[in-house]
Amino acid sequence: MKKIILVFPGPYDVSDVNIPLSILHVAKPLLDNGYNVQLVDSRIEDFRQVEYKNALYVGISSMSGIQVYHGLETAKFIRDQNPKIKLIWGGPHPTTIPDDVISSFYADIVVRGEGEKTLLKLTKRLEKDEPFNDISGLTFKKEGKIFSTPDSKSIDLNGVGNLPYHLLKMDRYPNIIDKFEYISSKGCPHPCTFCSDAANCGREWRAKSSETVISELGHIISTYEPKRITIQDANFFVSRKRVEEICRAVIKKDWNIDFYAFIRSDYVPRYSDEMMVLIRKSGFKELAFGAESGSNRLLEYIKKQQKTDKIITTVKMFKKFDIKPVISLMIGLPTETNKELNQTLDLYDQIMEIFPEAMVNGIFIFTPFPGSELARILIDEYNYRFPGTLEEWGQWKWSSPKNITWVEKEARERYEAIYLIIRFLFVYKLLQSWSFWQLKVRCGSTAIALIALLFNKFFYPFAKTRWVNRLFKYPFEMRLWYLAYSRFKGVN
Ligand code: B12
Ligand code: SF4
Repeated sequence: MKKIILVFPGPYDVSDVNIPLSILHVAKPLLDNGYNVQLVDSRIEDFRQVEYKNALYVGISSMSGIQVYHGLETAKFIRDQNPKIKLIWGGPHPTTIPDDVISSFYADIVVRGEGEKTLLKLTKRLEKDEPFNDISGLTFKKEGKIFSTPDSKSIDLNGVGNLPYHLLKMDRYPNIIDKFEYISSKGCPHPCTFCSDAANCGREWRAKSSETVISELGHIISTYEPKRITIQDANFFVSRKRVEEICRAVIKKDWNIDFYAFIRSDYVPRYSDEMMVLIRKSGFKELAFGAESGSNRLLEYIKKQQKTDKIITTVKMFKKFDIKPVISLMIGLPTETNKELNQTLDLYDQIMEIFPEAMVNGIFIFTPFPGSELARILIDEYNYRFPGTLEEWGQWKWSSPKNITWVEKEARERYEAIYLIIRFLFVYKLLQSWSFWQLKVRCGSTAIALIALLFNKFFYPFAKTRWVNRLFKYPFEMRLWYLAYSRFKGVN
């Protein structure tokens, strides 16, 4: 039987690597149906050393940006070796702009949406060399033309089952003890216009039952003994009932591990004290949410359905119940005025004043995402253009001042400086909050951990002075810091 190879592209040998959930999910039904599946995580192994010769196809998972770049690298390498091997692309990037991806010489089929069922059906056809144009969720080329079948139906998340972690080289993930990843739901019912989640997963929120979640977490905990699990759902807290059930069950199990998930700030003020105690007691020492902006007008403009006073209430409640918030903010939105930009910077200071231990992981530069409502507005009203080819998408950067083309060129440097300073202050604070053991686990060695500490200490006075005095001109040293940081993290 021919081998199926699924690749999670990325820069080789980076230190901070998470488990590639996408290819694990796609691999599961293939494995259950007796296929020979090999997973390649290019961040921890050299994809050039893999034997592709007998592959039925190679599947490439991709988000927009640097992953497209590395996915293309892989695709080119395989095509050069054997042009007959089919290259199948899947993931958020091909799902949102399938036509751009399939137009590339390095893509034969695009699987849109969830890959589990679609890829299994496709595999059965490819194995017998049969046509596949009646399978939903596909975009492909035939005689120079692009064809797309209707969207596939959502899968039943309760039927996913324990993932085949053993297909990964688990011992090569330096930080899984501290950073295991899990998905308990998909989609989000909120209408935020900047977010690409709906284009990828739909507005319908689908979730595993609390029983399934507890059973799957139990499997992970007994097999890999993580100290902390990140629940990577877009919005874990949509169903209060399910959250309560999960928290109660976790407390009963007495697993004594930390959990981390995403919440919305407007949910928190509606929770009772008992609910907050329950959440904290079950291990959510930290929760993340997007505050987005310090301007109520902009919050309304992006349909975030939250107001700044609620953000402040949430921060206060988190302080009261000893839950550390991890907050993200955003600048550079279309129509943003100088006053509104400053309101966002002031919100940062206000948060820190209320809860000095709070983490603002970034004042990010707004990045239009394909498939989002705001991106459509930008294209129609601001003449905004996305990259056209896979090669161009590979160069596209998230939170880059180059994306906000509607902002005056001179002002973009200011946005960049704000982003870099806050990103630095976040990383600095994170390093201070970790034990040396945690740092070592994430860095891979004592030497790298020490270098990371010293390196960040050196830049602290620069960042602090700039922020306090709002000095945003010529952020050369911050660019230097970010260059080193992004190399280390493998992000762009
Ligand atoms: C975990 C995560 C990460 C992880 C790793 C991702 C992973 N796949 O393991 C890390 C930290 C590396 C990461 C980084 C980034 N991320 Co991220 N991330 C997520 C997050 C929170 C969960 C993704 C996940 O694991 N989902 C669960 C799996 C099962 O779903 P999935 O990945 O979509 O895969 C399914 C389908 O897409 C498809 N599929 C996927 N791959 C393949 C391959 C084949 C061959 C087939 C057939 C099908 C298929 O089938 C899968 C199973 O159903 C999502 C938000 C969310 N909650 O969805 C954002 C999200 C995917 N990230 C996003 C972005 C933008 C980024 C960043 C660019 C920005 C940043 N925050 O720094 C970076 C850099 C990424 C890069 N370009 O390298 C966007 C993607 C938008 C886009 N157009 O690409 C999302 C959707 C967040 C958002 N709403 O904006 N991310
Ligand atoms: S930004 Fe968050 S709350 Fe808004 S739609 Fe996206 S996932 Fe949902």
